[in-house]
Amino acid sequence: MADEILEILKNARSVGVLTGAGISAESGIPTFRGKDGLWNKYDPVDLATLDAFRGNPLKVWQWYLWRMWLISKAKPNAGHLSLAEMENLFPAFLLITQNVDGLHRLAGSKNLVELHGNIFEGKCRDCGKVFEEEEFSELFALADRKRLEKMSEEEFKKVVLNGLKEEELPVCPICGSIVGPGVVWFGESLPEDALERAFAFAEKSDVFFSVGTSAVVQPAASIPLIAKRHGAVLVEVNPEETPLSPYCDFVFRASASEVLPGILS
Ligand code: BJW
Ligand code: ZN
Repeated sequence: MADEILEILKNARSVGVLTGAGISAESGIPTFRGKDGLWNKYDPVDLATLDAFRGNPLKVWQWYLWRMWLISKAKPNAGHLSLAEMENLFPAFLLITQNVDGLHRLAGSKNLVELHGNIFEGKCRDCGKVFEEEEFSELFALADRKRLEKMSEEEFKKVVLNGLKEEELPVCPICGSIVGPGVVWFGESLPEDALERAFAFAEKSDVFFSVGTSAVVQPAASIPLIAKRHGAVLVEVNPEETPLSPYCDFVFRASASEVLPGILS
């Protein structure tokens, strides 16, 4: 980490961070964009919208269960762990993530806002009920993180890809609709409290990091720019250029797990 930014961080009172899929890439979780990204192989219109879910809930659930299965086997990496330690270094710190994989929480982060939800939770789009992880795995045993973690690829294919039937999908005990994964799809609003907390923190940040995000999905992508507009020093950690890069005061063109531990040294 460059000496100049380390010096700025020494005097910083309020530090905000926005993370995206790139920080979990080194834990083996695919990103969305770029050559190996999920949206290169799958069309988000067919899988990450409410219309897609209403049209074919089984297909959407099979895809989400596949991602939950991958995530259940992943561990936080040095990038997640460094951010968890960073919350003890500054008087005020907030980690804002677009990731739904829960790896920041597993790494120990507490001052955390999950803008796009959590893949192990459930959400009924008809009555609005959110099912936290434990409650949801009681309603839908297949969504249980520990059960998925133990499943081999062969078993996963047998049980989920070939064996699951629409009548086995979780049904909302309140309104009777099929419950979907607890994530934010395109065209859906982000949780209001999470978004308000993120915006308010950005406005008072002295330093703001954008880590492992392509910075193209709104409204998350506007958060670092809000911080910048309110006087924050803006830092990007990403091996690739993004639309945010021209606005950054410092840019680290390397992976999150290479750069972030340097802040703690
Ligand atoms: C590394 C690395 C390493 C790799 N280390 N880095 C204004 C203008 C235009 C459009 C809109 C707008 N307002 C709203 C919209 C519509 C839409 C949107 O933004 N569309 C754009 C894409 C054009 N937004 C929405 O619909 C949002 N809702 C909303 O705004 O509601 C109000 C509203 C509704 C309707 C109309 C208008 C307003 C909701 C967005 C929900 C996004 N959902 C997803 C799926 C979540 C569930 C799931 O997981 O399945 O969220 S899409 C996907 O993208 C996922 C991510 O959280 C999100 C961001 O992606 P991220 O994290 O940046 O990942 P990548 O893959 O894009 O980038 C990875 C980066 O890492 C790359 O840059 C790599 O280089 C880097 N990298 N290895 C560091 N080791
Ligand atoms: Zn319901």
